[in-house]
Amino acid sequence: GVYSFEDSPFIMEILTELRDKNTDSIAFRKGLVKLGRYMGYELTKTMDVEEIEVETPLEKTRGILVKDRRNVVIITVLRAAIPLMEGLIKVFEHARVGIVSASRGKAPKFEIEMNYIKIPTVKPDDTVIVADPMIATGSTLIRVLKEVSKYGRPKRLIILGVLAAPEGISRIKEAFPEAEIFVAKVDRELNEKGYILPGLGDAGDRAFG
Ligand code: U5P
Repeated sequence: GVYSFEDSPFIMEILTELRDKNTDSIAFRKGLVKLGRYMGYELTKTMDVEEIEVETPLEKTRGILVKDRRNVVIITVLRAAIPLMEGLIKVFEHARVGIVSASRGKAPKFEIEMNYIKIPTVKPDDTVIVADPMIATGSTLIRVLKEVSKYGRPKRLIILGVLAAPEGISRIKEAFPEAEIFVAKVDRELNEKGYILPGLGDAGDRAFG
């Protein structure tokens, strides 16, 4: 399914700042880092935990270990996912990180060009988190997921974005039914140039100029 964080006021406040055209690139990058951190924190609520015993200086008691947190592979889709990954890695500090470059051509074909691919081996107990702030037509992510699937089959395949268009979500669900999609919000639609509406513009340009 698709999980959005519309019921989280703080995440919605950060999204509102990212949408604002007057937000400069410094604040925009900071907002993406924050979203990575807080959405990553929310993700831990969906992870398997293990009860363990812990010894305080006074006595033994029960504690928990979020086991899956230790087996995470983050795939960063250049460029705009860099700040998002920086936030995610604060929650998943053990994560192995893959980097891929994917750029979308112009309408109507939106062909994807991948020039750089560096992905670690994916193990059966791994949770793979593919980070890309904007899921528009979904072409970029489908291309990336095809590549990622060559490196092994994970326990969970998660897509983490900021905004998604309904078109992109359905295309990804069709091609990769096992993918779980987490976004701050699902937006209304795509325009003819492939931009999400109301959206926040081109995430890469807004973050890096
Ligand atoms: N993109 C944006 N803003 C939009 C739509 C798309 O920044 O409103 C960029 C993102 O950087 C993302 C890519 O990596 O296009 C996704 O496009 P698509 O392949 O899902 O159509």
